[in-house]
Amino acid sequence: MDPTQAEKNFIECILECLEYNPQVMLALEPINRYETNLCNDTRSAKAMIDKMGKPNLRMLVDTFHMNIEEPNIIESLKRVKDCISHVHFADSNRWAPGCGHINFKEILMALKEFGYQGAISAEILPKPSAAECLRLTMEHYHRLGL
Ligand SMILES: [Mn+2]
Repeated sequence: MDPTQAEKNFIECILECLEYNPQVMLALEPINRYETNLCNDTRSAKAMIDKMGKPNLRMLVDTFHMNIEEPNIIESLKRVKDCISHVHFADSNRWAPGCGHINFKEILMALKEFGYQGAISAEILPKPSAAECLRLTMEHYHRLGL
């Protein structure tokens, strides 16, 4: 689909949802370029959020996508800090935190520094098994002081 038309359709649909119940908050998640061609990074997602101008539209940031798209994850987090409503932790390979090369300690320090109070959830591949990646995630979270 033509990107301009896709954006127009997207805005129309999301605005309808946002206005249907302003008490319900939606979170726009920037997804890397290999999975979609709309809002691939925090800069374009922020522009989209600003364009729609609704207080019940915020941003969900995902470290896996940020690792692919953001020149500097920490600087990007700081730039959109007032928009963030949820955080997905996944390592560079979409495995459990600690199984790739993302520095979660510095990400967590940045989130704490600007007073992020929302949830941090793990969105990871269940490899080698769901139970094992849960164990690895919790072990890493505990090492981070979560
Ligand atoms: Mn995600």
